[in-house]
Order: sequence, then structure tokens, then C-alpha cells
Amino acid sequence: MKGSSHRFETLAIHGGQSPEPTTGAVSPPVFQTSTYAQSGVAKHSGYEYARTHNPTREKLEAAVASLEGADLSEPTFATAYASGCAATSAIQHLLDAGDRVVSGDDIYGGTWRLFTKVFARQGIRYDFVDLSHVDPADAIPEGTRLVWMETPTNPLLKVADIAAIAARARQVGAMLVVDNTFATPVFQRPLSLGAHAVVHSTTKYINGHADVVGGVVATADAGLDERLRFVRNSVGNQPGPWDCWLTLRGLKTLPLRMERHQANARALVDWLEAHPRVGRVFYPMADSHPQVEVARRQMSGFGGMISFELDADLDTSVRFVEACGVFTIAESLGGVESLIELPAVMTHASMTPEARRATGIADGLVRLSVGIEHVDDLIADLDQAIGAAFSA
Ligand code: P1T
Repeated sequence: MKGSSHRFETLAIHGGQSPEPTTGAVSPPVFQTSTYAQSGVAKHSGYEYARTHNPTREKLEAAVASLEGADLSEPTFATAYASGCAATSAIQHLLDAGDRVVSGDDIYGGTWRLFTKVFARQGIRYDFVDLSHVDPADAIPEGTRLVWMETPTNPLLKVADIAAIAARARQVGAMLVVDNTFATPVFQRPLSLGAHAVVHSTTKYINGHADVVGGVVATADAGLDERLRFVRNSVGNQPGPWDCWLTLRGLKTLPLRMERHQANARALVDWLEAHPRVGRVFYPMADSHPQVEVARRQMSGFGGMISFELDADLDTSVRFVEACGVFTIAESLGGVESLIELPAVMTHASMTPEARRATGIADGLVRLSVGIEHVDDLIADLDQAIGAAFSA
């Protein structure tokens, strides 16, 4: 997808899209086929086998590439995968035994598990550091091959300076990959800040309707995209065409949805910060956030992810979460419906208790994925649940 002068909202609808050539269908067909007829032996139109090529998947890839590359004048590329973890794996498959990776310490529990329990066994070394607090020159030594970061992070919403980390990564010849799942390209575009690639769990905001599991890697480096395509074709971790179609449909309303996620979250942050039973509240754009300056410099806003601590023990936090009615107790995030969870026993249970403690994830930490419902209903729900938890 070539850089375009169109605004972001227009790209979300039209980026990389054109009517289907045979019929003019405005919505791309779901090419539900595993293979393509050839006109002779090894004679085909570029579509040979669906693990390698699928037109519906290519439409999704072009759309995400256009959004992550919205600030760039050069072309951007994207490869889609069967899940966010598959997208993360695709990057790790580019590494060799003995390679060193510096990763942020506060990351999705499943990513931590993938690094420490799968790829570390293949001889890749992972060092976890709090990239929001250290000088990149100290955190990223010579010889580092890959720097992996989430910003804002899951679940503590720490913010790290992408441009400063990208500069250091480039100095030592490392690749910087930013998991942009929480911020989305609506609010943050890491490629324009110097990252080599962006990863998404499209399961979350990009699809936005809690009905698909998927992932994507976007880059402005044609050679890197080529290597990722080779890896995907070899490993076979591609998504199916229906999932690509649903994700592409969800993506078209991403800018609209993010506006409402943000407005609701900001109102909830104000309400939580004023509540006597609530302790620390974590939200990157709040004045109280320790890295709010970096957040405001590199993001134009933020969506619906909030974490907070109740001034209470773990049992009270559990009672609170279980007393919610509009907020559904569930893992995942970024859908139109509001979700609530306790990371220590849900999304980050795959980390060891020691790793959680070192990262600062308290057992009673509550994580909200604020949806696009009416904000008064969301506040009323949390209010009655806090009442119920503390009166028990
Ligand atoms: O679930 P999957 O599509 O494989 O995506 C993995 C993933 C990658 N990166 C981030 C930042 C994530 O948050 C996730 C998945 N996270 C959850 C399921 C969760 O509830 O936090």
C-alpha cells in the first residue's frame, strides 16, 4: 500500500480497497477456496494455493498497511495471521539460536509464555526490562537482535518512548517491533517513530466485535515483509478468509469506535480517581500517569483500557468484579462491549508470581476494557459493584 494523502478516517474505509473486478462488488468476496485451477502445468495467475495467497486476506492486509503507514510517504506492507500470538511468533521465527532479545517486562501474559516457554527453548535469550524507566542505552546492549515492546503495556499501561528506543535499536543494529494492540493506529503510529514493524492482535480493537481471533504485522521494510511471507507460507499460521472479511468489516469503523472508547474511558478515569475506595488508577493520558508527557508526545489520544487497584484485599476485588453486570467478566479487550478482569488470575496467570511481582502486577489489580455503551450505565455498574463488594 503506497502512502496516501487521504485522511485516516478515509483510509479506514478505502485504504487498499477497490471494487472486485469481475462483478464490481463493493464489499470484497470471501474467497473460500483452498486452491486455484491452473491453465496448464505450473501456469497460474499468481494464485496457486491458499496458504500462500488469498484475495480476501490481501484486502485486510492492504487496509491495515495503509493505516499503520498513514504518516509515511513510502509504501507499507502487512501480513495477517491466525492470532496475535501467531503474529508475534512470526517475528520470533526470523531469529536464530543464540540471538538476544530485549523485551519490555510488562507484556501480555501469553507473549511472556511464548517467549519464555517456547522460543527460549530454541536457544533465543530474552531479557525483560522496564522500558518505560530505563535509559535505552543501558537497556539495549550491543549485540541485541530484537527489541520487543508494548506501549502502552498490558496490563499496567506503562508508556515507553518509541523514538528514543528506535534510535538506540538502530544504533546497535537491532530490529524494533512495537505491539500496537492497545493504542491502535488511530492514536499511535510506531513506524513513523522509527519502529521496524508493528504487531497487532486484531482480535482486539482492529476487529472490535469480539468475534474473531487474528493478528497482523505491518512494516515499511519490503525485505522484512518478504521474509515474513516466507515464514508464514512455511509455518502455515495464516487466518481463514471469513475471519479476514469480518476483521476488514470491523476495521472500517475503527476511528469512530475509538472516539467513543476514549470518551467513555476518560469519564471513568475521572470518576475512579475521585472514588474513596479506589487506589491507583492507570491511564496513559491522565495527568496522574508517570509518563504522561511521553504519552502525549507520541499518541494523539488513547482508547478504553484502564487498570486500577481497589483499597482492599484480593477477596474484595473478586467480589467487586463478580458484582458487575454491564461489564462482563472475560479475557480479551477492544470490543464494543465492556469487559472486566483480574490480570493476576486471568490474562497474566501464565506469568510466574515472581515475574508478576517484579513487573508490579498486584494480585488485586483490576483491568477494564471500556466499551462503547452509554457511559452513565458503565459508571452506575461500577458504583453498585463497589458498594456490593464492600458491604459484604
Ligand atoms: O489473543 P491473540 O489474538 O493471540 O493476541 C495476543 C495478544 C498480543 N498482544 C497483546 C497486547 C494482547 O493483549 C494479546 C492478547 N491479550 C488478551 C487476550 C488479553 O486479554 O489481554
